[in-house]
Parts: sequence; C-alpha cells; structure tokens
Amino acid sequence: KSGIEWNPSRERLIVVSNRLPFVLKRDESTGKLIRKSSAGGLVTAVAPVVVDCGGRWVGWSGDCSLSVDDEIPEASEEDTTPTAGLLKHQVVPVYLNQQQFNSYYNGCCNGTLWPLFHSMSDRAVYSSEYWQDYIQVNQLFAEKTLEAMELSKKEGPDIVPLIWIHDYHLTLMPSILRQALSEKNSNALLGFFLHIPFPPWDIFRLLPWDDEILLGLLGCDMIGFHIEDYCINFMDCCHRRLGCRIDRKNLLVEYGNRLVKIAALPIGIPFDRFQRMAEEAPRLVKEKRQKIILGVDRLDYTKGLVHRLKAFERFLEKHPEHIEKVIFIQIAVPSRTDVKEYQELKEEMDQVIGRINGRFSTANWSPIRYIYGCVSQAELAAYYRDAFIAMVTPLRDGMNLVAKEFVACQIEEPGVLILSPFAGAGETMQEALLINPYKIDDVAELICSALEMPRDEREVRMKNLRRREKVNNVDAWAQAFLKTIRSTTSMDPESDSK
Ligand code: ADQ
Repeated sequence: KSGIEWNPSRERLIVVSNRLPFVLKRDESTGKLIRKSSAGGLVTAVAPVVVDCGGRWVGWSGDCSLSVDDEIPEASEEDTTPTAGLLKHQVVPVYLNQQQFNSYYNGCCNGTLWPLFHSMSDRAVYSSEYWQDYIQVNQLFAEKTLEAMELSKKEGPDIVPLIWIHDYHLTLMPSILRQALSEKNSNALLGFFLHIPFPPWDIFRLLPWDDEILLGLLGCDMIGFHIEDYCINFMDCCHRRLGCRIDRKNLLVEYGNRLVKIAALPIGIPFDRFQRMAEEAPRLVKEKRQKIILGVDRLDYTKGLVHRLKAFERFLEKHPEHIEKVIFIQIAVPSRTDVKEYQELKEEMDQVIGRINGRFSTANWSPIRYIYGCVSQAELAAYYRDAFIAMVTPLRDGMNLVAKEFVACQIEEPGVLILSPFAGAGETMQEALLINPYKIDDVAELICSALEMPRDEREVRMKNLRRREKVNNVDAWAQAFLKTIRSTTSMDPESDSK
C-alpha cells in the first residue's frame, strides 16, 4: 500500500521513465519473456502508487531485440517485489533499436547531458546526430504516453491523467505532450523530476540545445529537483536564456500564459526496509580487530572513486600506525560499460588499487578489498551495518542514496559518515563530516579523525542523521511530489472537501 489517497473516478497516475520498473528477459528454453525485478528506491516508492490507483508505467524494456510482437508477461507467483501488482495492461513498453540505444542513450544521455549536468563540461560530447536521436526517442516516449493516457481516460469520463516523467533522458517530452494535448483539447497534469543536478547558467549555456531543453521542460505544470540550488539554477537559466519572468520567493516560472511550479523535493530511501535488512543480515567480514572503511558506488567518474582511493593512500602514508588496523572495502557496480570513459575509469581503478595494495600489504593483510559487481541488498545492508566509516565523496551528485542507506543500517556500534558537500545529500545531512573530495590531504586527515572520534560524538551525530532519514523517507518524497503537483490545480482531493 502506498499510503496516498486517490480519487479513482478522477485521477490516474502514469509514470514515464527511461527504463520500466523491471527488466524483460527472454527465457532461453521457452522463448517467452519473463520479468526480472530491479529493487531501486524509485521503483519501491512509486510502483505501489501506480498499482493502487490502477495507473500505468511507460518505459524501455532494457532489450533492443524486443518488439511489439512480444507479449508482456504477468508477474510470476513467486514475485513479491513492489512491481508484482502491476498487471500487464499497466505496463506500456517503448521499443528502441540498437542504433537508437547507442545514439540516444549512450551518446546524448550519457555522453552529453550526464557530464554537462554534473558540471564536467570538458567530458561532454556535442553531436547533432545524437541530438536528433534524442528528439526522436523523446517523441516515441510521448506517443506511448499519449496512448496510455487515452486508455486511462476510457476508464472514466472525468479522469484526468497525472503524468510523472523522470530524469534527464526525457526532458523534451513535456512540451511534446503539452502540444498534443492542446491539439486534442484534452487535459492532464504534467510533472517532471530531475534525479541529477541542474547546472548553473554558465555551464548550461555551453549546450548547443540549451533553449530546447528549457522549452521542453516548461511544458510541465510542475518540475521537481532534489535541492533548492538546482531550482535556482533552472530558474536562472529560464530567465537569462528565454527571458522568462521568475518568482524566486514562490519558486514559479512564467512561460507563455502559464505558471510552472518549481519545487525542491529531496528524495529519501525505504528506511525501515534497510533497517530490517541490517537486523537480519549475516556477518560477512570475519576480522573483528580491523575497522571497516566502506565505499559503495556505481562505477562512475562523478562519484570521486579515484580521489577517494588516493586520499586513503595518503592516510596510510601519513599514519602508518593504522596499518593492519583498518580495511578499505570498495564495492563498485559496473555501469555504462559500453562507454569509453567508463572503461577507462575501470582500468584506472584496477591500477590505483594494485599500486596501493602492492605498496602497503603485509603477510596477513591487504589494505583494499575491491568488489567489482552487483551485490544483493541484503549483503549491502551487512556491509553498511558493520562499517566504521562510510566514505561518500562524489565530485558531484544529484542526491546520493548510499549516504542514506548507510545511516539506516547503522543499528549497532555507531559509525561515521564522511560526505562530500557536492552531493545533494550534503545539504541536509549536516551531522556528517563534510569535506571537499579534491582536498586529498584533508580527506586523509579526516579519515584519521573519524577513526578516533569518541563514541558519544558518533552516537549523537548518527542518531540525528537516522531520525531525519526515517521521517523523510522515499514514501514521504513521492507523497510530497504528488501533493505539490495536485496543488497546481483544484485536483487536490483535500480541496474538494473544503
Ligand atoms: P545513482 O547515480 O545511481 O542515482 P545513488 O543515489 O548513489 O546514485 O544510488 C545508487 C544505488 O545503487 C544505491 O541504491 C545503492 O545501494 C546501489 N548500489 C551501488 N553500488 C551497488 C553494488 N555494487 N551492488 C548493488 N547495488 C549497488 C541517481 C543520481 C543520484 C540520486 C539518485 C536518486 O545520480 O544522485 O540520489 O538517482 O534520485
């Protein structure tokens, strides 16, 4: 149950994201498609809402070989994930061919927009071919969403679809939908949430299609970002690039004859689920004498992995008294492995880890344990619980969920969170030790202070961090989004009863 109230005769939620909330795989023996669950926070929070209100989910299946002829399977009987309740008619797949995948996804999304939005403009590639495919795929998603809206409207004459679009892959969709709706004289509420940072004007304007992205997003009734800085950056770009009037106090952008509501809505995690997993997880690391310093990341250059390892190396160099007393466990999940920059990062990681281990290992100890691969959530919870320090030190990050998952799992001896202020999480998790990840020497010293921090201080910091994340969990985030978008019209059921 989502805990969100719906008026079934008037509302239907349609979620649109690059990926469906599960992967579709072909069973080799039967040739039929089966669902493989993905357990991310977004899916956990949003899928129950779609199930409750009889809504729909539009997204790519994750496999270029699939086509309209493939039938979407129902969930298997053993499936207990939050998407199990999504019936096949609620799943609206978008089909991409290999060329579109390479150009739209690897090219424009991950080669252009990802680095630029993370203010790493020197890594961004500008290609008009990629951009054309980005437009085309956004159109494709818009068509599928319009189909889903039509189906939803058929379920009741007064139904107004509430469309919730996710992330940088789909920034052009809102204005395409708005245009189509006005041609059909149809109504819907359009909302968007950006999961990554929105960069400052001086960076954003490097993009050759900056105006198109702003115009695309302004098709919405409401746009959510993680933190206020990103809201301000977006409004500033609308003002300077498009000449829009903006209301900084109430977070509104005026475009055409409409007001677009902007909102800072920091995402949370399923806190209680992580805590429960930490209570049940077995002990994975046997050495009791050694304190664990933990890093958990997608292998991405924005996450500051190499800087972190170098800081750890400096720490061992400057504080040899800690040799054999700590172990650094880095868990890195492979990501975007088709993209050259990600392959290069993988090689650099192997090299730096090899060097540090070669330099400091003794007969019975190696400083770094490197796990390259996907780890189950139950195992992650065990690492989070048993770590003495978690290092969450991205160079830039929209929010960062690892910082939040770590505190949710800290149910035994309280540990310390070392956090970069360049993650959205740095805005609210003020009891963490905040440090600029580029300051290698200072990070090295901070590791030392964290290891020596008195228990009382660790306890107070961790208690406050946990209290905040428990309340501001992922359900609260989804509810806040839906409440804000409803408030842009008279659709809010609370306003009915007034
Ligand atoms: P991501 O960049 O993917 O998300 P993040 O918020 O750190 O980044 O979430 C990563 C998730 O992957 C976490 O839930 C973590 O548990 C999981 N994970 C990491 N390594 C793993 C491993 N080896 N095995 C299994 N699971 C692993 C984007 C933005 C973020 C924003 C989120 C949500 O870039 O800034 O916080 O969306 O809005």
